[in-house]
Amino acid sequence: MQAGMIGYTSSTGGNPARTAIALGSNLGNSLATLEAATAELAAIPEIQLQAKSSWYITGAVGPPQPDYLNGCIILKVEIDAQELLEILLAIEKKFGRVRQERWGPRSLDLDLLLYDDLIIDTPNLQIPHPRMQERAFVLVPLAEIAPDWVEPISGFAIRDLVKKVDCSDVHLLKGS
Ligand code: PH2
Ligand code: MG
Ligand code: MG
Repeated sequence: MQAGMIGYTSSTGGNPARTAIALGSNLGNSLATLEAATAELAAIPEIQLQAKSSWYITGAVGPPQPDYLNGCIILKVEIDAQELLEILLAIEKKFGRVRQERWGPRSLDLDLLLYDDLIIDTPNLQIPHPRMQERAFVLVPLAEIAPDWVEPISGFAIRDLVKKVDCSDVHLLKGS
C-alpha cells in the first residue's frame, strides 16, 4: 500500500472503474424496487452513482409474463467485477428474488453489462453481457446515458448497437 493511502484498500488500486448495470423487474412494485436497488448500490462506499437512465416499460422477452420495467445505471467502482457481481446478487436476494424459471418473472434482476473495456468469460460471469447486443430493453436505456461506450466484442458504440434492434416494445415511463 502506498504512503498516503493508509487504511484504504481498493481492488482497482484507487483508480475507479466504470461499469454499466441493467435493472429489470416485473413482479411487485417494480418502480419502488428499482429505485430502492439503485439507492442501495449508491450507498456503498466503494460505489458512486454516475448516471441513471429513465425507466422504460418493455414487452417481456421469453415465456409469456407481464411487461417489465427496465433501466440502466453507470457506476464508478473501486471493486473488481467479481466483487460487484456478489453485491448485485445480494441486493437481488434482499428484494425477494427467487431464482426459478430461466427468463421467467422476477422482482429484481441486476445484470452486469460492461466493466471498463474488459472481456471476462468465466462460468459465473461473462462481460460484456452475452445478450446485451440483442436486447432493446438494455440498449435503449444504456444509449440514453452512455451512447459513446464501445461494446468491446463487437467494437460498436451503444448508439450504433441500438439502431440494429427493434425498439418498438420499449416505452418511456412518463415522469421518470
Ligand atoms: N429479462 C429477462 C427475460 N426477459 N424481458 C424484458 N422486457 N426485460 C427484462 O429485463 C427481461 C426480459 C431475463 O433476465
Ligand atoms: Mg437479465
Ligand atoms: Mg440476471
